[in-house]
Amino acid sequence: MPMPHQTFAQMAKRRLVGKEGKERIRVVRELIAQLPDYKNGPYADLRKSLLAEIDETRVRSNAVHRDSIAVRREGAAQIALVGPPNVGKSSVLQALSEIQIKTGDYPFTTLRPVPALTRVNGVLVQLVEIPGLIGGAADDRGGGRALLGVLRAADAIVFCARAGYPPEELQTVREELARADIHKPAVLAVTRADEATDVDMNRLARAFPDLAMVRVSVLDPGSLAALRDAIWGLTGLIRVYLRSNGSTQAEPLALEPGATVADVADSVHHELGASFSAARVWGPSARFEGQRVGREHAVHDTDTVEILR
Ligand SMILES: Nc1nc2c(ncn2[C@@H]2O[C@H](COP(=O)(O)OP(=O)(O)OP(=O)(O)O)[C@@H](O)[C@H]2O)c(=O)[nH]1
Ligand SMILES: [Mg+2]
Repeated sequence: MPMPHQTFAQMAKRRLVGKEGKERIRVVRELIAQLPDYKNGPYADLRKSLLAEIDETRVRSNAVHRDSIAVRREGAAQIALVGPPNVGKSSVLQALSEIQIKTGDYPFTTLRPVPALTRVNGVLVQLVEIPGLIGGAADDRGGGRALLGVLRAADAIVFCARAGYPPEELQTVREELARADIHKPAVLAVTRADEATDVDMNRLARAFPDLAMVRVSVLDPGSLAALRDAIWGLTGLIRVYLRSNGSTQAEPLALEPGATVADVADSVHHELGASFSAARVWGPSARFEGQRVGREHAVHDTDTVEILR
């Protein structure tokens, strides 16, 4: 005696809660296998709706699949790590952040863009490894179009070239970017610098005369600090420290160059931005320490600002 079809429908619903993708399809198949084999009537209808469920789940998981290539923006700026396979992009990402990511001495270790937050000069910046860019990417070779789409959203690029590799590989990647009309502020990180010879460095300098070079080895903390500085330069942002009740916050605000005291107040709180009257400023933009300024006073990198209500 099969269970009443309403009970079956309820049980099916319960078992599908929270299941997505392959797991959901597996459960649906199990349910179908348990259905009595009637050709008509409520059981036949249940079978039909479960079969439809399989198709819908497939469509949905493909959508999720496509979406996952979109990287959710976090932090004050988004900087892409771009370069041919196996040059050390993931290793650099890992060395600059808390992220645990697979690295390996073979190409295409990383298959999708990987974001990681890092602190640069006290400001949270998002780094994104863009893997797998190859010749023909602009024509969607190797799924290049979606990868270039992620890159288009970034603020700046750290190109990665491995010291001992021929520069042509990175040149190919740059040509694809140019074909996709992607032009961003950029530097060149020469990766695996612990293995770099002068010949390697000269060859890269000749191949990329338009890019400032930073030698980077994940084994050398000094080189990673230099890369952080270069990344900060790429963001183009300025830091402003907030002061209130006589103490200054350790974490700076990150603002666009040209920002005014009004922008500082606004980034603390829109209401404060609308209502405050004046401010005090210490640092590079102040004529003297603690200068009283109006709303339109332009702040400079490393200023300290106290908003007066
Ligand atoms: N000696 C040395 N080896 C490094 C350095 N950085 C990375 N490697 C090695 O280089 C190899 C490739 O590193 P990955 O970080 O996986 O390179 P990737 O560019 O992310 O590679 P794909 O994701 O496959 O494109 C690994 O074996 C790393 O251990 C470095 O600074 N010095
Ligand atoms: Mg990688």
